[in-house]
Amino acid sequence: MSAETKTELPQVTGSCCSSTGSCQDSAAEARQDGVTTVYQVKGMTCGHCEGAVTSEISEIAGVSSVKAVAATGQVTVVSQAPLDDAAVRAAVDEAGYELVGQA
Ligand SMILES: [Cu+2]
Repeated sequence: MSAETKTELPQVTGSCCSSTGSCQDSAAEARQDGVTTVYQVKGMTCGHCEGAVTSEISEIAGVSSVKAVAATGQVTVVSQAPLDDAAVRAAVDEAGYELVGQA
């Protein structure tokens, strides 16, 4: 038995004091606050499938980015807040595929 506690805190990778050493908040383009969740979807076989899943999931409120890859069956979703699995499942179902779960 191990009493060790593994800390896996998400590291903030953005540094305002990088190459130039100046702390200016002009690097707004790299700012993408949100939650990234990867889902496993069954049944996608081609780019058309990716498009169908992408467009359905994109319609969920709060979703800012969707990237579906048929080859792996993985769909990466960026949203402002954690999504309801049921909503994602419904969207995938609507597209004609099956949500296996979070990858
Ligand atoms: Cu297809």
